Amino acid sequence: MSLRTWDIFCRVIDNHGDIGVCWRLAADLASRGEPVCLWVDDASALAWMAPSGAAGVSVRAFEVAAFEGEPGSVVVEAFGCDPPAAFVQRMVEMAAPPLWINLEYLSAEDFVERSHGLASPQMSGPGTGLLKWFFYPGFTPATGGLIREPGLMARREAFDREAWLAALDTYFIRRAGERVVSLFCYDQPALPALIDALSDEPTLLLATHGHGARQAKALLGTELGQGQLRAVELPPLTQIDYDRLLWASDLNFVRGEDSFVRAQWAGAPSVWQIYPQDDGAHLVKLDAFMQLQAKTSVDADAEVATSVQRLWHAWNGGSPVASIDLPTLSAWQHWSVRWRDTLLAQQDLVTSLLRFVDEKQR
Ligand code: TRH
Repeated sequence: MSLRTWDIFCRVIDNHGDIGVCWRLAADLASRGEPVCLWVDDASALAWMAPSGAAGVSVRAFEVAAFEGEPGSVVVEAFGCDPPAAFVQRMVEMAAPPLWINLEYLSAEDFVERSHGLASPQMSGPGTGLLKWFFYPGFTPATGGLIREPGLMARREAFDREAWLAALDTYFIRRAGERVVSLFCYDQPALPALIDALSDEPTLLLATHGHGARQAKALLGTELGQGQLRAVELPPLTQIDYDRLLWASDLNFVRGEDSFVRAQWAGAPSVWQIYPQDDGAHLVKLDAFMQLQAKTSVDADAEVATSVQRLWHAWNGGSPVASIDLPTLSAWQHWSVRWRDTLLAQQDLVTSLLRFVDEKQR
């Protein structure tokens, strides 16, 4: 057990990504002997995401930090969420103030490598005099990396998909030759075209609770089927089971930030619906990722990369499309594994974070 303690601050803006990322970070740190207090303004999603909690992680209400709580050795604010002023004031008053880190959003854009690890001296406000350090997750060794818990790949390797699907429900047992597709998305005008494309071959579509299932049901009716496709509405899964869903599927539709990363660890073909921003900034981010991925690809992947990029653009276009061409799954699968191998060669986020903290607190 480390002598260090951590405070992680999280505000849930919308959806599940803020708490999803913070929970994974907290649980990963705690599993490495680093006790964490997770301060969150809306912990309701943890009831289904992590119902058993995690040893070494205590969850407290964000606002309470204004009145109570001795700051630990490291304070992480997720996505610039600003801990309560009185808590920051207590940080300033400590003989040895904690290391203050802002964990940023994930992006493959060039600025990430330039900005990762920079300090921002606090010139005004409750933290005046302190430094706030920017920690950027990312896809290259010059960034903070991606959350990848120790043993994740071994667990993925040992996973038995047929047994897991059957344990969810006997209806989920894969029929001969059926491909499994998971769907986690926002409002998605291209979904009718996807369903048409999927229904040409035997397909089990596992639609996640919320937007995915709602739209699938509206399109497929009470039978939840079309052509050779049958669909199932999933209950909200724990984060651990959501990973297993990605491992069990031949193709994953993911969104936001955390599920996007987890799909890459699954090493299966995936389609990303990026979190939409009003000013279209998300499309720049989408292209930055696709360009980075294409840069690290070998010649053999060129054809599949082009068709995957076309599909990702259609999926993120924000309007209905006449048809969707699905790239050949086997070639896409090989490419996904090669991309995962590239990412596996870099340090995971918690290892990088621990090294960063050690260096700054030396
Ligand atoms: O929910 P999201 O759309 O979150 C988004 C993004 O993080 C976005 O960048 C951010 O700006 C916005 O929130 C505020 O998608 P994301 O990031 O994949 O988070 C979903 C989390 O929910 C992830 O940790 C996986 C988890 N999950 C489960 O645990 N069980 C489930 O059944 C499902 C569908 C998801």
